[in-house]
Amino acid sequence: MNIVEALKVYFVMGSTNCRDLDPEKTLYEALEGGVTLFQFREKGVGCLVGQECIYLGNSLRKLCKEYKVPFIVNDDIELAIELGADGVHIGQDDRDPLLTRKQIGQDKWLGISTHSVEEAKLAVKDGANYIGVGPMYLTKTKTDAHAVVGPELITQIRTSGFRDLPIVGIGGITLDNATNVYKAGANGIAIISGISQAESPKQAAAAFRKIGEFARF
Ligand code: TZP
Ligand code: MG
Repeated sequence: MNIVEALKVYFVMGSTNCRDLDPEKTLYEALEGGVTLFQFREKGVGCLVGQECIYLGNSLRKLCKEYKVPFIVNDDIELAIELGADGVHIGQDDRDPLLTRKQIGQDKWLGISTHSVEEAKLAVKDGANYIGVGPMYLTKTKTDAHAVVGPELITQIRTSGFRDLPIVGIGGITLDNATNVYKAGANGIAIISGISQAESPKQAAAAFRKIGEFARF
């Protein structure tokens, strides 16, 4: 699948992000609603580790395969390889991008989080297939989140010579502000709570997808 298309509605989730539904059901609903990419991000207080994490990862990976939605793993390269993921997403300070590329190979997608034009340049130099830019808005989901950069940063990156770079905005994205992120130049939006904490993850995913089909730079 083409990465620009895949980024359109990028659902990010781990077991600690879910509300009433268990993670499998939450992802199932999100896929039914039309998310185009999934990232398994098992993080935070009470997150699964070891075999339990691998077990959940495997069942989420299977679900994505059924829907032909690519599957990305956050930070954990060994887990990504174990689960046969389509790629990994890393923070700028989490891991060495060049080493990560060596470990995953040329065929897998490498996503890198960025918070400035400089970091975006570095990520491209380091071989990122796409960059995450954020936080777009205030978020409660990531306790150690960087200061809000806003959709403006995406426009700045676009106009700094990165017209064709696959970019996804992340952080505090809701049905009310998602359009701004696409309009600023993002190919897609990455969402945790807007889908995982929704009363109906399926309806929320479908609503984000609808916005993604219409909003343009
Ligand atoms: N990176 C920057 S903000 C964020 C991550 C993982 C959290 C996004 O979660 P939400 O609930 O969509 O604001
Ligand atoms: Mg990270």
